[in-house]
Amino acid sequence: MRKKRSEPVYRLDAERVGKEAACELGDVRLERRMERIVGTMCKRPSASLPAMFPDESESEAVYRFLRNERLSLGRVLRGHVAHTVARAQSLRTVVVIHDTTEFSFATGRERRHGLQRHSEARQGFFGHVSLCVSVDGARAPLGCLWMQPFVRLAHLDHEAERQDWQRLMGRDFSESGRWLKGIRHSERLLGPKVSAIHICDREGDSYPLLSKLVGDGSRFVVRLSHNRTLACPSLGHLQDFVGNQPLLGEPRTVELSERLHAEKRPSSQKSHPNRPRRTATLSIRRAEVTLRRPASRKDDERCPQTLTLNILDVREVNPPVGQAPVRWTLCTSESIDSAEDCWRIVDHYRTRWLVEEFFKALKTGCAFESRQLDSHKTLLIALGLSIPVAWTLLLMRYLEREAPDSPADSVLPRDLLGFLRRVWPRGPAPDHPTVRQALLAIASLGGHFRHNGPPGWLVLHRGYQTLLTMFQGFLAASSEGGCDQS
Ligand SMILES: [Mn+2]
Repeated sequence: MRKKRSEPVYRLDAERVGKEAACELGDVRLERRMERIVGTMCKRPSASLPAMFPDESESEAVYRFLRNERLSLGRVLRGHVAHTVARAQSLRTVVVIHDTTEFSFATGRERRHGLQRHSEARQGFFGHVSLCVSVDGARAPLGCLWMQPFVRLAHLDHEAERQDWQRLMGRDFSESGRWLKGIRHSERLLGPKVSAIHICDREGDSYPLLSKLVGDGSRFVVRLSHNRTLACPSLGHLQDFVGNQPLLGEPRTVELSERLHAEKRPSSQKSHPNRPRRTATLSIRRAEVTLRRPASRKDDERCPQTLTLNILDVREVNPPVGQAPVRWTLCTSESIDSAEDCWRIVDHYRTRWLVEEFFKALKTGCAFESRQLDSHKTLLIALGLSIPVAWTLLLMRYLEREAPDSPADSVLPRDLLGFLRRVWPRGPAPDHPTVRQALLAIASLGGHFRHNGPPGWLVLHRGYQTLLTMFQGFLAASSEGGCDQS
């Protein structure tokens, strides 16, 4: 991915996150409560709820909020989603990454209500997310458009739990239908002025899904997992046919993101092995192909008999010893006429690292899987509160990695940056710090040592927390003493 400068889509402003997230609840008292909760979570996202809210009456109010029968995940997310849509609408084109993760909680002494059995010791549910990312210039996370929680009803123990989830998921919900549902829902939210390119990994490879996307004129990049049959039998199968095409131009070097703790998702772990961050040299082949409807769908009237798609075959040249080489077969609605077009599609697909980071930000950064809440209902409200917080963690990580040379005052509130320059660790602060300089300074407030390499987002966030606490103390002291804050 080439690094381009662009206007920032958002500032790292903890105060604003709570305000934005709470703004659409439709009840002033609940909105005020939610703003406080999210604002507090932003400052200490991985702390336990009792540590975050040590005041007894306040912590009771938080638990009342989590147990409020009038609230739902969808309602709690409304404000964040509305602001995500507004950010997307300020751009012409966005990428929407769709992916599923498993949320898993320790069963402990007592089974928690409404969670499906993952194993003897773990219970949980799945979450299917649609994450919106900019493509004009930078590729910055804009926020979450949709989070569909789901379970496999057969893995629930009680009829009452099954009925609860059936209501929650909707009668028409099917696990395989979640991809299309997320895509349709995102398109409805974004409206006609935003052009969305939908990204799915191999789990999204399904003939009915692809034919619906093509039929409706949706834009997409989906990684294929099946070596599908071509309509013309003499051409053989898809992967052999595309693999026999000539290379397109010179290979290019790209940065591959790290992939750790392979996710326990509906698919097997084998398809997502761990991978350290590394550079890879990729080559591309391209072809337009016409697929034949799979034999298993031969009586399915909803599926067209043939389907024409653009295909890219992306392969790693000379992978390091012991590492699985990259090989992606991508199918797309986008033009593959020029090499530039093709590399742009590869870059769209590579934005998928953001959704993996988003899941990590939720699970580790916001400690969502450690929340000691007793039912799926309270956990889902807690998930809705954690999503805007996880998004700010993701944004910080993104800025450090992808927009290091932008001026820091484009992402940090001015007064906060002014204060950071006063407490700048190791020597005098630069007059106009870049994003990387500012984030490194913040990371060292969080205990990061430069010789340990680039800061991870936990240390970054610990530093950000420290900075906010120091800044609040400074503001309080200045207002008491009446001294100049500038
Ligand atoms: Mn996936």
